[in-house]
Amino acid sequence: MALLAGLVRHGVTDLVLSPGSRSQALALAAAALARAGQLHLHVRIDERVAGFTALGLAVETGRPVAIVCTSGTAVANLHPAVLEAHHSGVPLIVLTADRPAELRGIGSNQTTVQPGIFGDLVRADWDVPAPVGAPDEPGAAADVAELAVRASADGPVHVNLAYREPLSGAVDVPSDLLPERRTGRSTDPAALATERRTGSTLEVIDLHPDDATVVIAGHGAGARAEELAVALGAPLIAEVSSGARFGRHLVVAYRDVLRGPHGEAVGRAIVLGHPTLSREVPQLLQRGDVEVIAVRTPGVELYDPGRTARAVDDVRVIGEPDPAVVRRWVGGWVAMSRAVLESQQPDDPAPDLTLAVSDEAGVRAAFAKAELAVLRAPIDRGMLARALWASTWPHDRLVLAASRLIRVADALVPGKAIRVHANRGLAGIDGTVSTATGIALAAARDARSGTTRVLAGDLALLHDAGALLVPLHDQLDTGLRLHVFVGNDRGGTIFEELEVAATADPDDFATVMRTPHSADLAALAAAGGWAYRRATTRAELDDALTAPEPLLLVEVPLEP
Ligand SMILES: Cc1ncc(C[n+]2csc(CCOP(=O)(O)OP(=O)(O)O)c2C)c(N)n1
Ligand SMILES: [Mg+2]
Repeated sequence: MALLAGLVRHGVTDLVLSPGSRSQALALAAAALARAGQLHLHVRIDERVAGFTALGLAVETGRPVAIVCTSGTAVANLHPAVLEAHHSGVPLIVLTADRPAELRGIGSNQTTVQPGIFGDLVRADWDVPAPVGAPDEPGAAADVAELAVRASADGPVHVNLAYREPLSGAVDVPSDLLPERRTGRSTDPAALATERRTGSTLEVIDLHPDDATVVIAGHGAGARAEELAVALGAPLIAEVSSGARFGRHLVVAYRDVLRGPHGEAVGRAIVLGHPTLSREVPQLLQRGDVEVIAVRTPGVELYDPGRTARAVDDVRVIGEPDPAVVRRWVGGWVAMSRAVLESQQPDDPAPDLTLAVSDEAGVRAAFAKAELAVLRAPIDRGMLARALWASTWPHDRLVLAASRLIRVADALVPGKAIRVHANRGLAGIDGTVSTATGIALAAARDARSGTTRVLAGDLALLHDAGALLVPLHDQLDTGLRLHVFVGNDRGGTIFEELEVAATADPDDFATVMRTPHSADLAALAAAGGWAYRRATTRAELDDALTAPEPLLLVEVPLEP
């Protein structure tokens, strides 16, 4: 209790736990704190799901989230979420229960080597001996809590806790916690990052606007990237989960533009966040004639594919860009991008509504027929990605799985200042629905919150099928609204885009890479108590995008 109360005192608002015997003291203390209104408690049977749910909560709240699990394989099931948190700088406090020293290394049941199990992936770790009932113990536990919160500022930490029999007793919530705990959210991870940076000496580089600079915003770059692009008079390449995909400088079809004369003219690239979605960006950064300036994100490895980047904490822009130069340089990129998009996928022609009320029956009939054709058109990947993007508003959340669809979205969705998340630290297809659940749970606390939507491939969904087992408490008491859109092409078709698809034996390729399946998604949804819809046309998709159900799985069949 002293440890968890300490975490609460230092700003932890959420704890995700998985049940177990050795961890019962922590679990019961968490339950008591939750009952006293001091903590949001979430329970998940599967530790892997628990880990990613915590990751989603931390991403959305901008606060460290605690995870509690028992000893043994349970701990290892947290590893994927700890890895992702390490690579994307997300604060997680992992509390694992263990046997006391005298029961380790003698073949005790459910006992492995837990101290240090996460290696260099955690910012700090502690192996805390079993309590012996000494009077100063609560103080020591509170100290560990404070240290853990502080060390988790830009990534995961691990506190391994030994427990001796009896494993629990009656717990009381400390009286000094009973008044309202500190509230106030810091939902902007970028703001949190700035806070963390203060104190150390910042390395800031001065730059003048020119007509050869481009700003690249990878995952997690934040709105600062857009600001910089405008201040520098530079085109903005902003990946779909960068948090900077908006504004007049945005170049949507950046892949094509980079391959053309505009790309060749680049002399300097400023990189923020972690770009992962194209081959063209790393190619640009590896070019000998491009000066690369990489802006650090605390806790996140620098993105430097050419090993030439100058690392800085921020860029200060000296002077104003010349409007004529901006028109030529940025305008050239933006115009090129628009031309590419129009040639690839003409927008739905805006319907001429005057035709619908024309005096001529023939014209009205033709209008109705054309409208119907649009609504009945089968859905392709581009349409699916664009429809989800168009339906997402600032009060909503969009979570993109590491399936082919995130690349499709990145290649064509227009600028819009909305909250988009994707686990791009390691781009795993695991944990997508769990992460989205954490994001949706945290978002639901805001009375004005909308819907969290997930765009995933079928394998990404199936990988995280356990996440559909959302406990009743989280379904009923939280205002959770989570809609999972699955583009079902019955396998991993992202691999079709790789060279191996052309060189491998087609049957072998299907068996070991595409891995076709015939999973029944309706039955899967039903098993978890989710509503289910199938959308095969634009009309059905539009309908699903405004569906009222709190937990909804939408299957969208796609051509493999
Ligand atoms: C945990 C994990 N295992 C394996 C992979 C490799 N991988 C990348 S994409 C993919 C298939 C994705 O299939 P699906 O979600 O159906 O998307 P699609 O490509 O069909 O759109 C796999 C297995 C990964 N990224 N993460
Ligand atoms: Mg698929």
